Amino acid sequence: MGRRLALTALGIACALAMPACVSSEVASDVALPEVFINQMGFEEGARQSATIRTGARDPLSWELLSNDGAVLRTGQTRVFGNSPAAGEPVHTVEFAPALPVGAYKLVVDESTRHAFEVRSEPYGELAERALGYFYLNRAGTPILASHTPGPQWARAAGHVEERATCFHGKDKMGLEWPGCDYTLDVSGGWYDAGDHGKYVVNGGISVWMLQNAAERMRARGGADQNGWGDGRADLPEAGNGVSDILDEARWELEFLLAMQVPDGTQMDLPIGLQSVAGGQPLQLTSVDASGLVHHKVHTRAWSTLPLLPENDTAERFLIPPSTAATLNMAAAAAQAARLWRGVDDAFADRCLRAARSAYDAAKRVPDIYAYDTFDGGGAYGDDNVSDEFAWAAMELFATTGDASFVSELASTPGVDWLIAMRDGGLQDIFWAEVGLLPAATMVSAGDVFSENDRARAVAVLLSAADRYVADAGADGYGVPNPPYAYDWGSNGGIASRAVPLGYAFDETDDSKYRDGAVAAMDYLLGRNPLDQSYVAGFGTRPVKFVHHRFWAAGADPSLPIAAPGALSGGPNSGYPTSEFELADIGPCAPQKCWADDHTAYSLNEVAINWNAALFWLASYLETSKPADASSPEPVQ
Ligand code: 9MR
Ligand code: 9MR
Repeated sequence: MGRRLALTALGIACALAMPACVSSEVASDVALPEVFINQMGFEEGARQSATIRTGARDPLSWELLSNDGAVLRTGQTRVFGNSPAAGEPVHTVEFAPALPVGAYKLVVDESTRHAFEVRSEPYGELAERALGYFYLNRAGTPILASHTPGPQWARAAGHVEERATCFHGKDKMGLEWPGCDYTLDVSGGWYDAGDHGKYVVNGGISVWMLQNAAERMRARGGADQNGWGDGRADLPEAGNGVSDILDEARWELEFLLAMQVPDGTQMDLPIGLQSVAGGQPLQLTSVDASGLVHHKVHTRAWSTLPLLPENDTAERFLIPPSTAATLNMAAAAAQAARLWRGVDDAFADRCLRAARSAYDAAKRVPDIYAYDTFDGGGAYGDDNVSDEFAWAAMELFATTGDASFVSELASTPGVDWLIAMRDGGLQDIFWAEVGLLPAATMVSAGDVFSENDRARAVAVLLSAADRYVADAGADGYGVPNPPYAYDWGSNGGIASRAVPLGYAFDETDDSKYRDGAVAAMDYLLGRNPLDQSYVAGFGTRPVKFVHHRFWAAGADPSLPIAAPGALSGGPNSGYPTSEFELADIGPCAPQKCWADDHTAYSLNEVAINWNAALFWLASYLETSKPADASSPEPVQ
């Protein structure tokens, strides 16, 4: 980090001293470049824009050179002024009309040079690797070198034939849990992140993201759009006649289904919203827990890093069920049931039965929340599950055609989704906020919904997308994100914003929405004040030393760096957590609260939900075409 800070400081010093300092070879080798562009370059016909770090008050002139030095275009930068999330003044450059396929150099103010490319389909390989992330993080199976991007990412299986019983003994608040008289076979699934916990809440939204990408492709282009029908991905299942996206999602679904509490189980659980803020234990009440879903499975204490999955042999426990986990399983399984219909009817039936029984259980016990009371795993606590109810109900409606799932919900006190839909007051998509997912399902799931309902869902997505477009216009790096929202997993949040943006473009053909999705991708791949590609293996300065127990080169150089396609959690200005973050970064502008350090888990971990959003975004850009290839609308 010391080195990295020094470089940043030099970059700023150069910017202030411009143009004198940047022109020497040494400076351009050592200092961070002052031109920030998606390091993968641009897509032909798409919005193509860059950010220049400079405090110059007047526009700077730029030249665009071909590879052999010929001047192709000249222009003036647009003075943006201070970009709040970066805490620095910038200018922007927009190539309009868009540049054709080729290799270029941008020269700004006769001093700063930046090479980049324009390609016709830049995101295909990225989408493949983003999906490959899930295979590489499968539990319960060996990761075969024949399906990894390099031999260093192959490994032995971890947590094979994983059977777990309920947590028993004392939790962090000293509450004694009795345990249960059953064990479940919870083999398989994906490790959540850098840790080996498996969490149903985060699993549900991740499965939904992958399945929704597949469902949207089916709705728009047939099952085999861009080869995603089957055989495209690097998976043992590729070529089995089933969509690779569905194959991968099923690996997690089988785990989600396995986490369901057996029928006839009475259990002591915390009913109603409680507080453990003062360290006081939860109050438990005996209830019929049949059909609820265990919140997660993990060890009694956090393991240390590095740790290969095969060596992680500490006993793991089923953590008590929660309503949110139950609804996550119901939603993802209901969605799977319609996607697997006609592909594997027995599996579709099994998913639908599980979804219905989980949903019934959630209605019976609608207020069991998860708290941060267990050591050894993330909390994934959410004290408002009205959005999860709406999501599960809508997935069940979409799959069965039975509108009563939603109509009965609208009259349930506390379930505010339909009202929120009217007001457009829905929150951004992340693991605890799923209120926009049912709107996406209504648009992609076919003709179950009336024209009127579908139009309302489109309106909800458009209102979110309009907000994101406005955010992009207010950011000097063009990021579709407000300047204050760089929390834990900010990169996943920015990628998730592509979902409303993508549907908005699908529905309207208005290029500003696709431009917003492109801007999210540009940011993740290097158009940011750290000149950082947050996607491992892609771009000129990709993230390497993520918080991961096997991709732990930062801790042990004999272990691999992050595998290509893995997305770092991203800048976190919210609450630095690890010792590293507190000591080494210090005060920072939101987009700069990040470092490529393996100990910094609140800003440089990887996780299934973030990678699922990256896959959605990359596969969206690949399977949608710019509205007007010849003249993209200039933004800002
Ligand atoms: O490694 C853990 C990481 O996967 C989690 O995201 C993070 C937050 O819950 O916790 C990490 O574990 C740390 C623990 O919380 C505190 N002690 C150090 C642990 C290892 O880095
Ligand atoms: O993504 C989660 C983030 O929104 C929370 O603020 C954070 C702290 O609770 O936990 C994150 O999720 C971590 C989980 O708890 C444990 N596995 C790693 C996840 C990613 O860091």
